[in-house]
Amino acid sequence: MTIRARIFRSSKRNFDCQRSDNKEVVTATALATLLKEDHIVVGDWVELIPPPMTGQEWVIQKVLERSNFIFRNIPRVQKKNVIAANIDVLLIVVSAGVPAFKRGLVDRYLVRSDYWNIPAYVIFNKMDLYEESEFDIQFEADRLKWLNVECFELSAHEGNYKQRYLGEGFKELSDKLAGKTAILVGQSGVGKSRLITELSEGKIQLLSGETNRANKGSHTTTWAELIDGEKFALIDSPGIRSMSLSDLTQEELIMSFSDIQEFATKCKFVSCNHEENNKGCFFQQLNKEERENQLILSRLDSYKRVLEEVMQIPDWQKK
Ligand SMILES: Nc1nc2c(ncn2[C@@H]2O[C@H](COP(=O)(O)OP(=O)(O)OP(=O)(O)O)[C@@H](O)[C@H]2O)c(=O)[nH]1
Ligand SMILES: [Mg+2]
Ligand SMILES: [Zn+2]
Repeated sequence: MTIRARIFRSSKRNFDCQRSDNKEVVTATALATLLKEDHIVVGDWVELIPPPMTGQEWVIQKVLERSNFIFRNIPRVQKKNVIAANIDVLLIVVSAGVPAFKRGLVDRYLVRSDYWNIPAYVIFNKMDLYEESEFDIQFEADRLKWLNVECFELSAHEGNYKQRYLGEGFKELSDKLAGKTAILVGQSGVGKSRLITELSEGKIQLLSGETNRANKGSHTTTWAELIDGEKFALIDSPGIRSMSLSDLTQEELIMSFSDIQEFATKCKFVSCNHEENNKGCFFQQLNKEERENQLILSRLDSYKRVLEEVMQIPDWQKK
């Protein structure tokens, strides 16, 4: 008889799994054939063989088919590292304080969201520290709405923070996540771990930077870990500085920028790079005073930056 379980934490040899039958977390090892790289990750559903006698080990004998998985591209070695599996929603967390908001990184995550076919929400966290001089949240939110991406305004630090700019905040996010598995991604220090603590309503206390400030060593997350929030499952992931998209082909990239693709068909030049000096290019003749045009041009800018990266490796070398 085997028992179905979900991987909460994985290391080289040992895996913390939560049994589906009684929610108990047990530590298991895995059959050697399953220990190939990236074979068992957080979020995976597995079949466990109970220990034959007390004191012996639980063993993972099978990894069930994944509905999806997310990975990090490591351009230096042209390799992909699988991070987590069976995800319903990607929570792209950005901060209104430190570290500073990076629009380009959000756009990169949106490319991945499209590529993985996993919907994304953008969370504007640390809104208790927001200053309008830093970035224009209304512009960013309009831009995201235009891309059909929902966004939320909150503070993982002030539980009773009231939204000032966006319609949706902490409660709406919490409701939207019901019954789902979500992974929190973003730069280091944006408050992913803190937000998980908040969303679990204090049932789970993850260490975030602050908790440990007194005893030095920062509490940055180093491993992806699934947290059972009862109402929803949340995966905490280590912060990143940048995200490589160099594994995408040019065609895949343009598919993830369908907004730009659509406008590009309006450009009368056949192979236009939409650069500033192209007189008559659709993008270059837009009136930059208009908000919607600023939005389009900001997307074009993101697209061009990623395209440059994608073109560094010839398409035929990919896959
Ligand atoms: N003022 C304020 N501080 C926050 C908020 N959210 C998180 N913080 C603080 O920001 C710091 C970093 O938070 P973490 O939750 O550790 O950030 P993280 O995204 O998990 O970082 P990594 O694990 O390194 O990726 C901590 O000191 C938190 O207490 C917020 O909404 N407002
Ligand atoms: Mg963390
Ligand atoms: Zn053009």
